[in-house]
Formats: sequence, structure tokens, C-alpha cells
Amino acid sequence: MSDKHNDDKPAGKPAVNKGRRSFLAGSAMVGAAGMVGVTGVAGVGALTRSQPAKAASNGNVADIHVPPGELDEYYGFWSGGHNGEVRVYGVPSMREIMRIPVFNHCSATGWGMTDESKRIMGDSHRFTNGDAHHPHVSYTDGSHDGRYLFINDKANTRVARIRLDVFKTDKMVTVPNVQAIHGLRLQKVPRTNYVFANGEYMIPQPNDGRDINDPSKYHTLWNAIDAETMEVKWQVMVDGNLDNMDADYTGKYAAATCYNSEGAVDLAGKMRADRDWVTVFSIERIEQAVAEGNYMTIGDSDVPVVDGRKASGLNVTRYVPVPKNPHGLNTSTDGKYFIAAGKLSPTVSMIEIAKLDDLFEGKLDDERDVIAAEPEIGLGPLHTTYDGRGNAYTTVFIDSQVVKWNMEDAVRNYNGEDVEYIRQKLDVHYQPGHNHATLAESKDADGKWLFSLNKFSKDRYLPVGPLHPENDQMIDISGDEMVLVHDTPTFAEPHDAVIVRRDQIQTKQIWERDDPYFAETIAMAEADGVNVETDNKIIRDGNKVRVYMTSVAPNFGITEIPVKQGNEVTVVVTNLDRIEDLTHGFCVVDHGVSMEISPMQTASITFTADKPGVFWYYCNWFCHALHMEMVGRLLVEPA
Ligand code: RUQ
Ligand code: CUA
Ligand code: CA
Repeated sequence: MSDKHNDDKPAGKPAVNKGRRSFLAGSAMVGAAGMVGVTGVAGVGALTRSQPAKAASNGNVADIHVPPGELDEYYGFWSGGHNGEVRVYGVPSMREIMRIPVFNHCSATGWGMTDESKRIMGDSHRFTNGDAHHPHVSYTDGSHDGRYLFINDKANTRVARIRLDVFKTDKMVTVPNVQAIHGLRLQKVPRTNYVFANGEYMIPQPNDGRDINDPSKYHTLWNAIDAETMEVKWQVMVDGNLDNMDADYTGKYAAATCYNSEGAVDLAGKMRADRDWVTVFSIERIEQAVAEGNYMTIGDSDVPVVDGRKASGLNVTRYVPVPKNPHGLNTSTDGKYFIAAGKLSPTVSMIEIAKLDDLFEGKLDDERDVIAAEPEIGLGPLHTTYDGRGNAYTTVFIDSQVVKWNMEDAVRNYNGEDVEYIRQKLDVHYQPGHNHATLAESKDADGKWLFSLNKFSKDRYLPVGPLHPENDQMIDISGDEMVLVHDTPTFAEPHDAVIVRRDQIQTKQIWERDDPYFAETIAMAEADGVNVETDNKIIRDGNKVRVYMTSVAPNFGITEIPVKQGNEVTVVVTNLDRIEDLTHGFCVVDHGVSMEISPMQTASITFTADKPGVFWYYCNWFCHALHMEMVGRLLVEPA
């Protein structure tokens, strides 16, 4: 989409926006909060390129400065987009605290290189890319419980789990029978037993070469993954495609947007229908169909597939028509609404969750009877977040704004009352996708900070060539008025984020020796008669060499590894330093071998000694005054 600059608004804006620029100009933006009650609307001045946005204040702007040595109030988990990782920020300082490799490979930690990470990645380890969009933290009773974070990979159709006690990816599954996992959300109530995931693209079923030229036979599936085992429990075949989704706060329903009800394979075709739909899933009815054996399987997969298409008699889905090509779907934190953003329509559709029982029981005349309101928000609505005080905040891509609106006033307006529901439109820079407020994916939404994840940064940073960073803007929403307080550049490309309170996450400072993360490696050592905590041993097993060594700063337990050219060498390092933050590394020069070994961790990596000669290995995480001296030699005898 083109650069729709803030000065050339298209015609047909909602009336409330008229005169916004003259209403508050320049320095008048500060202190305008008091006028909101009078006018019902306030804008934050004309933020244009010629007038750079200034940080203003709701009175607590100083809170965003977290002084050196002090800790942030929230963890922010940002998707790493097509970089495939997850990034952890402290909120509100926006200091980047950690990166967690997930679908990518990581030079620093060895993710994608170590034996442990290869086991977790399984067959999909051969892919070195991912496209992570939607990170979500597990729930108990609608509140974040800090056990896990789950995230999708659109590029290679995967879902991964990150353990939040150690901030490491510990499970990954490739979802069968679908292509491109996009929308991903978690069961919120009673707790996260299911991870729900949308297969975005429609494909032949099975996709084994049949029906390639017959798109009318393409279908996609909605997927439920067991959050503990990370196995796909069941799938639901739907009409149309599946874009974004969310689950409710009762545990009964989930809903997904469909922008391709047409089943088209070209752009024009996907925009042909005036309406697409939101697909609503009845989780208990799907479970019942599976329990009663009312399912099929597809191709080689034995995952139960329940038929949720319109023609199915199973009554597990409903298709609620909404204006064409909807995108984001976000459950309001009061549990009342699924809110679908219109994208090609300036509206959002509010689906009243309390009416869904009647919908499934056939008590409503029309699917549209569950629509509580369809307020007009602005051009290109994409995603919505909440402050826990009855207000919703929707990003509008084409207008480059975040729009604050009141949900109950929108319903009253829809029902014919003359009330204004738009509270404020704030310019952001530029073209926002997702937005996120603190705790706003849980019933604990506290309405303090909101982030607008903008796709374009254009002129906001020092130029770095044709590829620009994205721009994630922090907005203070604690007062009546939204106030922009900070810009954070981000790299390709966080679609989505989730922000939880710091007390909701409990981490380990050092590894526990019985951690399942490296249990298979310990089992291999035991089979070799090796105690990795006490022994430094080289085991020769035909062409295979297994090296077990300890690391205690600044020493490796073994400093000479004699092997023969062509040997497959596995090096297992156990870091016996019990000291917080004392991580060692193991890197073999000229072999593409590198990994992290954190305190009390065991890590292993396997490579072929394919060149004769002397190759130094060294510790590549700075651990000691004699860190540079923490080395050894791989001695490769010619074959
Ligand atoms: S979805 S904005 Cu994955 Cu909107 Cu990206
Ligand atoms: Cu051990 Cu650096
Ligand atoms: Ca469409």
C-alpha cells in the first residue's frame, strides 16, 4: 500500500474527525485531557513530517525512564517476524533483554546446530528460516500463568513452544494437512490445554498432486494442538480460508476471520464478494464429534479431521457474514465480544459471545443476529486491543492512526442512540499492523501502555539504506488521552507482541541437572558409562567419537581431542560453574561449530572432522579473566 501521508486524508472521514488539526495545534496538545469530557473527543495535534512528534505527558511520562540498575514492570515478548525468533523487551524502558531463537538458527547459542535443538526441531531442522507472527503466553483462568509462550511459523507451517522458566524453545510441531500457520491463540479458560492455530492457505486434501488445477477442491483446516505434548489433537475442515483468530473467556468458543470466502487463487477473486465471514468454532461440539468418531483422516496423517464446512451436518461451526476481507480478531478483555477488524471496510464487527449458544442451538433467524455493533473506525482497520476500562484501540493502516473508541457507546450508537463512540484518533508513524496494550490479552488488562507496531518507519530514524526498520511506538493510555511517548526501531518484522507483568514469570537462574532439555544427552552418556559431572572421557565407537568434558572457568576438562579424518565427532560439554551468569561456549574454528553452555547445563554438538590438521576450539562466551586462554585442540590425523 502506498504512503498515505497524514496531510492528504481521503474524503469521507467520520464526522468526529473534522477539524481535528485545528482543534488542537502544536503545543496545545499537552493538557488537553481535561477537554475530553466536554467534547467527547480529542486529537493529539498535527503530527506531520514538518512538525516532529514530541513526547507529551499524561502526568506519568517520567515512568518510561527506568534508571540504570532498576528493573522494568513488564516483560514484552515481541515476535521476530521473518527473522524467526522471539525478542524480549523490558516495558516500559524498551530495553531489549534477550532474543530467543525459535524457527531461525542462532550463531550465539547454537540453536539449530546443537543436538538438543535438532531433536526439538525434528525434521523441520533443515529449514533455517521462519516467519513468526503471534506470540502468546499461557493462561490459567484467563490470567497469564507464565508457563509457556507459543508462536506460529507461517513460512514452514510450524508451531513452537518456549518454556518461560528458562526462556528456551522446547517443543516444535509441523502441522499436517495445512499450509502456512498464521493466526494462533490459546485456550484461556480453564487453562491453556489447547493451542489453536489457523492454516491460512487452501490446498488440495490430501496435497499429494491431485486436484492441482481445481481450486474448488482446495480446503484448509483449523487446528488444536495439545499444549503439553504439542501433538495435533484434531483439525476442523472449513469453507474459505483462515486468517487471524482468538478464543473466548468461557472456554467454549473461538473465532477466526476469513478473507477468502471466494476460494480464489488471485487477488481480484479474493475481493469479489461484498462480504466474507468470521468462522465461529464450538470447541465442545468439536470434541464431542471426535469422541463419537465423527471424523475423517487425510492422507498419511492420523489426526482426526472434523468436517466443519457449511454443508456438514455436525453443527461444529457457524459462519457469520462480515464486510469483505476482515483481518484481526481480538476478544475484548471483558469477555463480551469477538472484534473482527474490517481491513477493506472502515468498520469493525463486534460479535456478542453471549449469543453464540443461541446461534449454535438454531434459535436465531440469521447469523448476523450475533453482531452487537459494527462501528466505523477509519480506513484499513487491522487489529484491536483493550484498556480494561471499556475502551478498544484499533489500528487503521491506511489512515496511519490508532483509534480509541468506547465499546458500549458503539453498541448504543448501533442501536440508534445519538452517542459518539470515537474517543480519539492518534497519528502513528506509519501504517500500523497489530497494537498491544499491557496485559490486554488477559482479563487483567490494566490500560497503562499501548504499542502500535508500525510497518513503515520512513523518516523516524537515521537512514540505513533501502531496507528500513519497523517502528514500534509506545503510547501512554493511562489517562483520558493517548500520548505518544517513545519510538523503538525493530527488525524484520514483529507482527505481534504480548506484554505481561514481571511477577507472572518465574525464571531459573541456573539449570537444574535433571532438566528434560538435555535428558537425552545424559542418557547417551550413561549408556557410554560416563557421568558427565565428574568424567572427562573420549569414547570411540567405530567411526564415531564421543567427547565428554566439563567446563569450569577458565578450563575445559579436555584440551586435546585426537580423531581420524572422517570421524563423526560429538562433543558434550557440562558447565559445572554454579554461578549465575557464568556461561561458557564451545566453538571449533573452521568447522561451523558453536554453542552456549550456561551454568549447570549440558549441551552437545555433532560434526564431521573432514579436514586433517590442528583445529583450535575455544570458549566463545566471556567467562573469566583467562577466557582467551580457555582453549583446546582438535587433532585430526589424515585418513
Ligand atoms: S497479522 S499485522 Cu500475522 Cu495482522 Cu501481521
Ligand atoms: Cu569459558 Cu569463556
Ligand atoms: Ca474476500
